[in-house]
Amino acid sequence: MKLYDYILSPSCYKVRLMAAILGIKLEIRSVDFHPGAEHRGPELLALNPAGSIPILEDGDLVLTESSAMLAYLAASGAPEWLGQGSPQETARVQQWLSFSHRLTANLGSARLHEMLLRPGDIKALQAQGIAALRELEAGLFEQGERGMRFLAASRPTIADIACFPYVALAPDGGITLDPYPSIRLWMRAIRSLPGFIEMPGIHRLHELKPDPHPAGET
Ligand SMILES: N[C@@H](CCC(=O)N[C@@H](CS)C(=O)NCC(=O)O)C(=O)O
Repeated sequence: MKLYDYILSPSCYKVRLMAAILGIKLEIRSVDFHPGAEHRGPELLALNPAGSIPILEDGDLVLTESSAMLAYLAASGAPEWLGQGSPQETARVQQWLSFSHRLTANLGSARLHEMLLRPGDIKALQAQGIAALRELEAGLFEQGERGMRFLAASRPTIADIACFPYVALAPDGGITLDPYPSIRLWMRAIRSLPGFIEMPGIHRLHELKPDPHPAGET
């Protein structure tokens, strides 16, 4: 499977993260997103006329939506990540996958504005981002009341992977995560999943181990 990828793209990171957790090897084709705007050049527009990345190619299958890529990886390697344990779970996964695209539009655009000086009404984008974070906080709090740590179930699904990167990088767009305790707990749970990988700005949950050679001892 070949991923057209940009290291600083949260949408590309979703796919890298899902593949790493599932142990699926990806062939990475780096795209010069900035400053080269290679995703809007003829080679990539022929693959994705929408002019966005990620793009995932597997044989004659070409996917241009990250949610579809997450579903494809899960269906190929670990169908339990699709979250189809009950009708409620299936519905919640779909609900949060749709929600994740709103995060791209508000938190993602705020980040592009702040990092790449993209035009846009930053105050409006931040207000929309904060409204979405409040919705997510409430959803996670309700899940906690049901005894579930993740968005759709007691175990993680593709919905968690779809929502996590733009939320974790919200501070890049000038939006603090301090007011959202349920979101912060959820992010810790994701960052401690086996197979978790980092991207610039999103770190692994480091295990604090005692120093094997305390100062003064030999
Ligand atoms: N629908 C796409 C959207 C992904 C997206 O917004 N990608 C950004 C990079 S993170 C992009 O390519 N934007 C085009 C641009 O800003 O020129 C998905 O979720 O896969």
